[in-house]
Amino acid sequence: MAGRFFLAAAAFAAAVTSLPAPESVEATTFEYNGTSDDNTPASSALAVPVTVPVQSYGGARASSYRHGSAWLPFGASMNPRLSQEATNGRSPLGTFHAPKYPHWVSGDGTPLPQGRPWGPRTCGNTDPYKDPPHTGMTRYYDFHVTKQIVSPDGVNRSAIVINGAFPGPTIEANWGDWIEVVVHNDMQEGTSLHWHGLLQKETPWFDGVPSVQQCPIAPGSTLTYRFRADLYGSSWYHSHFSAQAAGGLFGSMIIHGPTDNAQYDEDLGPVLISDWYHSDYFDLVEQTMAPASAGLPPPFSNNNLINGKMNYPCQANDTTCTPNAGVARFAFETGKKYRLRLINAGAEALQKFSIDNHKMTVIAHDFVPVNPYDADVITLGVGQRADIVVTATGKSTDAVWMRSTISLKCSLSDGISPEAVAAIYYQNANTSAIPNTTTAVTQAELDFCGNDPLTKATSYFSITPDPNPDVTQNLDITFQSNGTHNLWYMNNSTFRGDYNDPVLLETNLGKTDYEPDWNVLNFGTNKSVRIVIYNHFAFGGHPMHLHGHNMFVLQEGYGKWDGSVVNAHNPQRRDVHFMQPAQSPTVPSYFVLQMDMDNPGVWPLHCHIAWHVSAGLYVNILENPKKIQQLQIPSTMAQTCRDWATWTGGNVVEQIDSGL
Ligand SMILES: [Cu+2]
Repeated sequence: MAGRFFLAAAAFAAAVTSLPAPESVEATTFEYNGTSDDNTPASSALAVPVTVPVQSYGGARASSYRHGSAWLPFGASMNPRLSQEATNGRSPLGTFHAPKYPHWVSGDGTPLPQGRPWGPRTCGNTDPYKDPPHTGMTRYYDFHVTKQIVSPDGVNRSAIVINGAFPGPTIEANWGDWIEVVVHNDMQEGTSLHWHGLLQKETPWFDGVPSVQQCPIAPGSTLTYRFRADLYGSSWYHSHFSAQAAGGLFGSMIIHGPTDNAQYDEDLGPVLISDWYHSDYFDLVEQTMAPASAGLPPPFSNNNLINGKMNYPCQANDTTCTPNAGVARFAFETGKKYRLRLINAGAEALQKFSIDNHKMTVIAHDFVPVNPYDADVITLGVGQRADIVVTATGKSTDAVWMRSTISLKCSLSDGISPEAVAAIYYQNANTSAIPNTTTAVTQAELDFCGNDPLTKATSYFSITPDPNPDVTQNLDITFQSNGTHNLWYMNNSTFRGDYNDPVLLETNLGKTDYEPDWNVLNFGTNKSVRIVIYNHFAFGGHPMHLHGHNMFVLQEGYGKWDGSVVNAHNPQRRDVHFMQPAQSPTVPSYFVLQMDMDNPGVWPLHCHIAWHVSAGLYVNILENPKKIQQLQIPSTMAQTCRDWATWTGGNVVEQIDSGL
């Protein structure tokens, strides 16, 4: 929907009604009392799309740069103008020195059962939700979170970094290890880190969402997270405090596990893909949360990065912008098979990833190994991952482009530089030469606002969900006015959290007086829950993320779900599904998820677009509150709240959004 945004329709009736607060937690059945069968939004008033000018590819200075690649000035080589320190601080990602990864972390001196840390478990023989290994090992990390000037694309800006690195350090562990991360908040605002995709079955208080499982970590304070690497594959961690992740506060997470569904020679590690903004995240949240009367568009991304790097077509005489800052570079050897861990770590954009002249084989979606399938382009919504294997079929002197393109049809880019590139050099290539390959990705592929068809990938370990779940709940996503602001609603309630009063800690104390705008859906002791989500918004999709679970994705489509299920005996599982835009204001899109309620806790179900969750597109799934009352929550969680209360006693917290 590039070029469009929504003016505050003063015509929006204040037709927004509140969700009834959930009742007691003594339930054996579903207690949530919101809209159930009706999939029409509360307000029939529709936003009016307004066209705003989007700049042309390359912007005003496009003619000064080589087109269609990396914004290299004419005559320049691929040798970067800026040092890695200047672009990315202490991160080695995107350089030839970036680490490659072994099949597991070794060297602990401990004997490995059957030669592997996870013993005889394979992708094919082990239900990861029931039988994760216990290795007895802990991987320790110490994170200092600060702000620092970096120039990932040559444009100087203050970003949020960890230990001086953007992107933050890569966490590495074996399946079944514990991961312990000491997080020091060295900023002048709260923070918290979420470990995307992990189940947190043993430690539901360490999921890292402020107002939900914890209070924010106060400035000057420290919180030590300790949790099991309970799934394996590729993921990332990121701040869940407002839109700090859009300011750079994220890094990748590699959890080694069995690979019997795929063969490869080398693991090149994370390929983080992120839309990028030249403004501070707080300014972008202010723009998002401005009153409708201000008539501001939502934020448009300014660039697109691979492993935190890209060039930018700088304006003449702009001393804060350096052309040819340097793009990410990878090394291939003819004939070898490489594993790449693609991660959409952005704020808003739907990404379309490809490698010129190379086929890709997808081996995992999120933390779920799949039966391998070939792809020319890979679609990733925010938060989604795809592990791929690429065979180096080129000649020894080849240099090719890797690309990730922001879909302009489905995302908000200012149009200047929506395509990130990285260079892949074969073993005898000249590494200062500019690749001259072209892409085979079609405009139709770029314009499609959805994931691969559900028929395409099946999970390698087959699980059949309960065909008759205890509860089926409808959720309607609408974009409406509350009278002054345009906000996102789920079943007519927009979310806003209370940093001082996390839902999990309240529930643990037996309190159930949740505020209506905490959007708590209490599913009691139900064993399996099906949720049908309808998106009534015709101008954009939503990467919907569920915490604490992999969800079964049963079906997607337009209109009203007819009850059909794709691959009913083994439907797709993952932790983010990109739901498509509505077909029209009167024909919603839908997707159907199902979850096994095997993890007592409070689990966010939300859109992963930073601006959407800031504006309330979020619900809390309350799972087995009785068991939550029995949890022995470590005292550090209460201490974190006391530290936050002390800090906020003397400082004003500018919570201008939902908090998340
Ligand atoms: Cu969204």
